[in-house]
Amino acid sequence: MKRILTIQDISCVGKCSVTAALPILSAMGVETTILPTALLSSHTAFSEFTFLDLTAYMPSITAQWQQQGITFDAIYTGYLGSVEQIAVVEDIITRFRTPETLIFVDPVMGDAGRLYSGMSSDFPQHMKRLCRCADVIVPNMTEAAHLLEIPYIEKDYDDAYIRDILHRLSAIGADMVILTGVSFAQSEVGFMGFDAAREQYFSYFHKRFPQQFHGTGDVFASTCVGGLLRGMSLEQAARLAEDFTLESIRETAQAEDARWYGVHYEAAFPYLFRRLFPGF
Ligand code: PXL
Repeated sequence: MKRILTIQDISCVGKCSVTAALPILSAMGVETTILPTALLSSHTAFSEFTFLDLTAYMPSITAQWQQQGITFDAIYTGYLGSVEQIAVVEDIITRFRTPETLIFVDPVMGDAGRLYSGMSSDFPQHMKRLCRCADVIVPNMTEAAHLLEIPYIEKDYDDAYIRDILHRLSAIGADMVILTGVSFAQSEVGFMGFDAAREQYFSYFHKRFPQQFHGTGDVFASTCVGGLLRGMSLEQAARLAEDFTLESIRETAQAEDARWYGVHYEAAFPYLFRRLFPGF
């Protein structure tokens, strides 16, 4: 069984980060080790939340793992709580990386053109440094704009513009890039990808869902890295991730208690299993 280390926060309420990554990766048959970066009462889209920074504990936890000889097939980073924490995560990657380790960085920073609440304006430049040591990065359009220090454009861009962004994102350091939330027409949204080693671009679009839900980026990233660890190509893994995220959104929209702070991925697991396990 493949083993992954995921480094992101625990938000007690609001399904995102670890509370999305752990169940999804486990369901995909990937043994998942967590390294919590912070403990929040809820994610930061709530009007108020508590925030316990765990940066100081992270080095002693990982030192213990090293002493026990624990290794990982992949390291997947998500929401990080501070600039200082990014340096700690870089150090962890350096210490645990082998030539075979897949480094998957979701540069979680913002959405709809804005950085998430509490993120400092210099955060993107530090996140860019972390992206340098990744094999795969999966920014959304907002995060891509911040990483490249270009204006965020909401619409009316074309295929050539996105290809250029993908190219510039991969020039930061990662061979494989998936850019999410790409939309060439109001009714459609999806992702475009670039595999630099093969010089291949690919894309996948579907009908836009009228509602927006929180935590979908984490569902997408977790499923995508899970697919890669199951031996899928980047394009296959990203398509599966997009489909599973959409299915989770559909389940949420249909639920009587549809919540805005996380999608009901639990109800979409049978769909994921049908895609992953023939005969399920
Ligand atoms: O889903 C991204 C995310 C993860 N973790 C925390 C967040 C957010 C987005 O707002 O606040 C704590």
